[in-house]
Amino acid sequence: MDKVTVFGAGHVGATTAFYLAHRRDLDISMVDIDGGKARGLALDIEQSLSYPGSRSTVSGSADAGEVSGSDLVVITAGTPRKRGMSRLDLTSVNAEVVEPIARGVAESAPNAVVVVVTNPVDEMTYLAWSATGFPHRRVVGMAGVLDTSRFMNFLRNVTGVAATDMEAMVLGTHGDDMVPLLDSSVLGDRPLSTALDGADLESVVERTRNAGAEIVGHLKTGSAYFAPAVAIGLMVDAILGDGGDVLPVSTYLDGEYGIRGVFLGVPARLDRSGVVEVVELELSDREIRMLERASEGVLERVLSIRRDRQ
Ligand code: LAC
Repeated sequence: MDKVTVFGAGHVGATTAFYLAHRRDLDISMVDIDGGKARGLALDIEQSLSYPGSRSTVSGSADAGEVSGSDLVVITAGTPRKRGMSRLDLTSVNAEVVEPIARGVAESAPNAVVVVVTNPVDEMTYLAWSATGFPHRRVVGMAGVLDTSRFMNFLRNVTGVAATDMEAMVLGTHGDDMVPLLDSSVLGDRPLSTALDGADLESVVERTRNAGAEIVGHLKTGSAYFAPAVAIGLMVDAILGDGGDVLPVSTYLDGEYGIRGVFLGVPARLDRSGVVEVVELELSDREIRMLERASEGVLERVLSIRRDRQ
């Protein structure tokens, strides 16, 4: 059975462990600085598996060494947003959490693929990659699948078209520079930009961009976890299923889309080795321009994090 370690037994980590344990047969280890919480939630999750018949095992611990032998690692640990905070406000506090975890993964699970979820995700993916010393392909960030899921949901609310009849994607950063593809996405059999009127489309894009903050606004002290867990599950399926699925993920660009040296949300083919290739869609000029702008923002922030942490 494949082994997956989830760092963080908060809402995102625990919901992810629950979803994964039911979805595939896995040895799941949850690690949290609060070992009792990780252990308690692990017991609860494992006890939910008997009737559905999952053969997964779930354990919880405060010991980061539990990651040993993992095929895949999901990093959700860190502080979530509170009302009024942007994801970027979390940079320095979450860098302190993600870097040591990533170093430990490199030591104890040197062959694992790492999925980074902690925000701000594009920047944390870069930090995790640099702390592991892994090849780029083995460290990916989760954002595009979640943002696309939200985008399709809002499109469904406005048009009544089922998500299964859409081909939509959200690229760019998991933040203000999110790039919902309007020219290259298809609703039914029409490009999105002609299927909806301008004002409707604009409001769907705005709502997608603010979807995380909208939820934080209601919850007040935490952020979303059900849709993030399902998005992580899709990435885990793609990686461990080894089928070469293409998903929007934050991955290192080395000249693809004319961008180099940053982790940014683009479509990528995934298998057990991580990212096999970045898939270069034929984007419109305005989509390319938006991606470039997004990459400039991430690059600037990564350089400033690196300066701060030297
Ligand atoms: C959100 C957090 C997970 O978008 O970034 O809900």
